[in-house]
Amino acid sequence: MSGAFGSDDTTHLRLYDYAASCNCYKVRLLLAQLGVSYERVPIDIFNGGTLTEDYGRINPMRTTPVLETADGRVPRTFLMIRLSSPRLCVG
Ligand SMILES: N[C@@H](CCC(=O)N[C@@H](CS)C(=O)NCC(=O)O)C(=O)O
Repeated sequence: MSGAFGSDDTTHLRLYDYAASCNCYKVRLLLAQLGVSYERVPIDIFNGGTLTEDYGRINPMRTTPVLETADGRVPRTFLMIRLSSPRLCVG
């Protein structure tokens, strides 16, 4: 996968993820379709997982999912999908 998420470096992909979240599921589907491997970091949104100081530094909006790439962190599901395939997305 070359160029996805704005970088040729796909060796550093980390998904901050809550298993039951539909938004997180969309991103897991996306990554599976792209065939890339990634590190999954479970965040329990109903047990204070987004409320820690550490998570606030990762995503000040305190939502999941967050995709960490070599270029930085993407905190919005639609941006992850758009960045993954700019040629398929318009607008
Ligand atoms: N616009 C964000 C929304 C993300 C979002 O709302 N995530 C929910 C889970 S699906 C969340 O983290 N909620 C945390 C909370 O409500 O404390 C996206 O699409 O990624």
